[in-house]
Amino acid sequence: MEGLQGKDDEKKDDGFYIRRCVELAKKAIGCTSPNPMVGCVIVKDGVIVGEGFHPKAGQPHAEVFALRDAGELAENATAYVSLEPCNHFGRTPPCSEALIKAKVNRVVVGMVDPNPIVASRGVAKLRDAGIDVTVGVEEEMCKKLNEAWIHQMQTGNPFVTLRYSLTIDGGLSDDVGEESMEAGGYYSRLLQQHDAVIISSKSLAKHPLPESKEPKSNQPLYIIIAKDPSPVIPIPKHTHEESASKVIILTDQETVVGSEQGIETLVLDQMKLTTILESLKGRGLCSVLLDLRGGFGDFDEILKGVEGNLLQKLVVEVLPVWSESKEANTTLEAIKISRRAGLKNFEPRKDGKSV
Ligand code: AOF
Ligand code: ZN
Repeated sequence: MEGLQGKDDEKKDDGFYIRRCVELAKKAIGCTSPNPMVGCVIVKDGVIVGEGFHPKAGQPHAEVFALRDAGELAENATAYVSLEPCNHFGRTPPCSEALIKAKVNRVVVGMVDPNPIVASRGVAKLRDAGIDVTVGVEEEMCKKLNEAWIHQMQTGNPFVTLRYSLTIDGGLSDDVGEESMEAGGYYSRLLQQHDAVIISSKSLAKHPLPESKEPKSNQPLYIIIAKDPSPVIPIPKHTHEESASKVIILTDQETVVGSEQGIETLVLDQMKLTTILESLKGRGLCSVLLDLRGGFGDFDEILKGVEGNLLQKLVVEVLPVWSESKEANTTLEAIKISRRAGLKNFEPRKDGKSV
């Protein structure tokens, strides 16, 4: 095919361009759910002539932005995409057709789309049109980028991450590192990356959630566990109305009904994690953070019922302080929970920074 000579030489750089796609995709961290993060790069004669990423569900896909950016230079160019181009009419038209129309002659795909309405049909469509397609470049990195979305697509359940803080001597702590809590800090980013955060009303009373200047679309849904008959529930404050959080109060007592300010209350028979996740079905949640930030007692029942594959990941923040209590039982409890849940995905953090 015309323009394909010299492309063998280009193949040695496939990994580099897919890594660039992942970098671009990450510009929309916390903004794309229930859609995945996707990045796209158009390369012609060894030069990047177009770049794009998917900013938000309902808006055009990464390929559309990159093709727009490349304009006529897309003809006989190579398109790199971190996720297989779609082949369906969803909120937006198929990207496979846009790539064919733009006359690219090679497409490199990071990973196949696990969405059953796409599932390799995008790749097949491109190949049928005579385009040279390479699949599975930097596949692990592309899968990691959308681990929550992929899990939700494949199982129908959200990707649940358990988080807690430990002191240097191994005690369970209800604090979060100061830097970590600041805008752009590790804890703040963790909140931004999740569709929902399950937290105890007791921990909120002690440590209110960080104030946010982010628009509403970047805010997680706060699911507040209220087990007291009349708990004080401090709702996060925000600088302007637009960033007001979405809040659900989860309780096992009819008496706790705080439906002011449009806050939803769900009364459950039992506070097991399975029951909670079941009650949240249909809300398009891909990722849920189970945040053990104080109010540990409230989590006893939730975590007691945890079996095998209900938790996918564990994030532990190690604080540079000693524990106040001499009893390390709580730590053992945390380790037991993590073991029982079979958590392998362990990410230790020290005061908000990677170690
Ligand atoms: C791509 N490029 O940038 C994204 C893709 O409702 P829609 O039209 O936005 O379609 C959503 C589905 O499309 C989503 O579940 C996933 O399978 C795919 N996302 N595909 O080619 C993109 N975001
Ligand atoms: Zn698409």
